[in-house]
Amino acid sequence: MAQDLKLNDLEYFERQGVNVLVFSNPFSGGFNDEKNSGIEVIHHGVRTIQGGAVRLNKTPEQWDLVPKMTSRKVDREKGSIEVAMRYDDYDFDSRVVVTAKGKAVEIAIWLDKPVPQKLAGEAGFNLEFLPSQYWLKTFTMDGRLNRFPRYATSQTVTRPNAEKPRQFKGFKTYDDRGTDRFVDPCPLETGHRIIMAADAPERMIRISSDDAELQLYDGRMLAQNGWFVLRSVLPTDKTGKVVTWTVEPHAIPGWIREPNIGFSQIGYVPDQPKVAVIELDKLDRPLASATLFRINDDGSTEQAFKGDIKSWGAYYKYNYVKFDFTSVRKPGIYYIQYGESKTNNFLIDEHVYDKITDATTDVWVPIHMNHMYVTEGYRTWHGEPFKEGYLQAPESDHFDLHRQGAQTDTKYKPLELIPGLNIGGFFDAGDFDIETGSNINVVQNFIRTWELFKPQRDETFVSQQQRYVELHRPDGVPDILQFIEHGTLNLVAQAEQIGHMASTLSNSVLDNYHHLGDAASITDGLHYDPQLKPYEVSADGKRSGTPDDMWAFTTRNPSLDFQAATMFAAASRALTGYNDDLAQRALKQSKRLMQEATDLMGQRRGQRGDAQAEADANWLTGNSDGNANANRRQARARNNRGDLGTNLQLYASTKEKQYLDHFMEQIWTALDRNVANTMQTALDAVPYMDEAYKKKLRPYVEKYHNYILGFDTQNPYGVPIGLGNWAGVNAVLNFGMTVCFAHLYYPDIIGKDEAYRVANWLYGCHPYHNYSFVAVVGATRPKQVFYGNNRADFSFIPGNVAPGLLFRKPDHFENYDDWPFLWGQNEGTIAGNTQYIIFASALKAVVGE
Ligand SMILES: [Ca+2]
Ligand SMILES: [Ca+2]
Ligand SMILES: [Ca+2]
Repeated sequence: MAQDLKLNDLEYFERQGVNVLVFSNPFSGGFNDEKNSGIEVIHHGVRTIQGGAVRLNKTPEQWDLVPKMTSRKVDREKGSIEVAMRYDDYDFDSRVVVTAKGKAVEIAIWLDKPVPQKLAGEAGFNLEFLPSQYWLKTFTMDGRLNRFPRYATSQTVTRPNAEKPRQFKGFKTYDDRGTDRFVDPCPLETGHRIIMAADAPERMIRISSDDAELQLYDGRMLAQNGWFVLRSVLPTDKTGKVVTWTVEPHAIPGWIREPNIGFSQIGYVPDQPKVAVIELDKLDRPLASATLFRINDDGSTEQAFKGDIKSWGAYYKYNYVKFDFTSVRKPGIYYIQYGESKTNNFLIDEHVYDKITDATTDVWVPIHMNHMYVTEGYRTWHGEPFKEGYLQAPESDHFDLHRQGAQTDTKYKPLELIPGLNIGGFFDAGDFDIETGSNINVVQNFIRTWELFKPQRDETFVSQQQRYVELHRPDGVPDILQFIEHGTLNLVAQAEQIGHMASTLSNSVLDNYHHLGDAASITDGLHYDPQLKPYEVSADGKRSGTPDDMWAFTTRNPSLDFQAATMFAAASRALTGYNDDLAQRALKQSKRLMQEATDLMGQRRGQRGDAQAEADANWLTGNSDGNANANRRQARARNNRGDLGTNLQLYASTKEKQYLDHFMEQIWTALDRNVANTMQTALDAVPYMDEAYKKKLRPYVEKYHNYILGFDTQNPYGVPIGLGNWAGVNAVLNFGMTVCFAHLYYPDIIGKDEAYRVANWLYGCHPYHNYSFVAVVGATRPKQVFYGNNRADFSFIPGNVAPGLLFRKPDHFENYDDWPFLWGQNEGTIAGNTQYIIFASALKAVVGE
């Protein structure tokens, strides 16, 4: 490969070990700065630099404004890429031109009009460096020696709020405690020439500028997810080429990426297929064979198997080969040796799948129980959150993609307390809101798990009366029933108190939405009283002037009410005999909401035409710092399945023939239209149907089998790999569930072998690295960091499932395991993790047959 950086066919600059991307990934704006955009550098296989763009802040935060890319031009002759950027809020346009110059790129900022007065001294060219890859390494600025700090301990000043560039929709990420001033970081160093990581050849980079001063900042001073930022302020009153940088990432001569040997970290049962997928640098030459070693009881090792390497071919930027050691069945401790590369050990044993759901059900789920004190051994995970309850949201837009219309659709006035909502429910994800659509999903997932697998596991003490949860303390009640009850308690309270479902119960202010720490400290526990001054507490100690109370977003959405009604019917069935009172309340709300939602949807269809009603049904729920996309996808999937799933649920709950008729009217056309999307619902119906149904479904299952065999030719891993901005674990889990159920009902068509595909992927056989995506599950090497609410500790909550492999255009998969803050690859959601419980329970049933 060339020694100099060259513009390649995929429109990025490349030399061996170095990729420089110029807005291959534009700022998407979904959640503003997602740390995935602008000028990016993939340095010896790791995306260590991103965010290269004209920015308005020294160290931009998630809700700071991002530039819109208005054009991108690739000039092959000149070897350059030019991108035009615009900030509509300030009518501010700029251009960045990146040109290959030998081993370096020149980055130049051009202005046709001077920087707007409001942004003078604020707008600059920024480039961001991944802290976990640079901390503790050295840097030299103009010859002065220094070291990147492990933790943010540099200096700041405060400045008047009036001087701060506007944040997303005018929200504020900070609580200024009444000072009317914001915090601005001071630089770690300034100068014209910086050499970073001279002590680490894989990370070493030189950057210089003759016409502008380089300033190095630590973004973690403002936000734990901040990066190191190098920037130059744009000069005022100048046009033309205003800032020029020369950026030279070092390349290790002849560098070849280490092979990534993908295999299942939890191991294999003796009779399952065992195929390692080995990811190779495209300049790497595949070896002829690999070897499996067994570790004996005396600690000695012996060769258990030696087999040929088979080529699969190229998939995006790497080549893939496979090592099949299926023939090894003897229980034992093994590792794979491929050339110089040796994996950690793994087991072949009958019992490797026995515990795959335990961390999720015993630890992750109870920690996400809202409105409870949750403790484990000596550790308190969180106190009881949101004691002051929820206020009626006023008309508003929202930072987490929710909105409240002008009508509240309730009897409450804006900012009036809606009683009784601070009970039950589950935290959405890495944030702490109750996202109603997700919570409906969660209860449904628990009910399915309960009805299909009847798990009696009891490792959690739950007292609704004491609002107290203790992990690892059995209380005589199966935990799944308690989880169904906990989810239902909140959703029934919504229906009873509001009259219909809220779209979400969420934060009212951005400055506590990004909370990291004990959920009980998000709000002050005192009722908000606008008569008091901010931060003032009433004489009786019960009210405060701090507007931190959570809000209920109550714009009525009959489609959401309809979903809730369906779920309530099932919850009523599951809770009868355990909590009869709640079961009856759920059934009452089910019937009422079903009727009202049907009438409302009919009226709206009449009033606004079918297209609008359809759009209405699609407007389900937004959500979270990231999982809005996932939820939208789920919502779309629900709508694709149409009323099918709902009618099935209703039939299962009521046994009324009309629902069965509706289901039967639609299922076959839906299967004809899209067998992949419909198969799960069709299989869900099997337990309620007769033999004729099963027989009629058989050819569709055969068709589905052909569809899944096709995955082997699409990618080396044989599972559907998502390329969206939120990695594809939900689709993979859906696929896994469908395959497991298809095997359980049609074992002669879908073999047991197919059910292991998803397990392999989840537990380590995937691109980028070979760690298990499920926290602590994966006996030897689970991932170490996840985007949970303890992410600031670079930690995980056991049982969390990462979204997984995030695709960056045009050809890069990644899953950071030293940086937890990118939600699209590391955030587990309550809906996704409960879906994992179903998949893993089904897989255990398949394995245990
Ligand atoms: Ca229990
Ligand atoms: Ca409060
Ligand atoms: Ca959320």
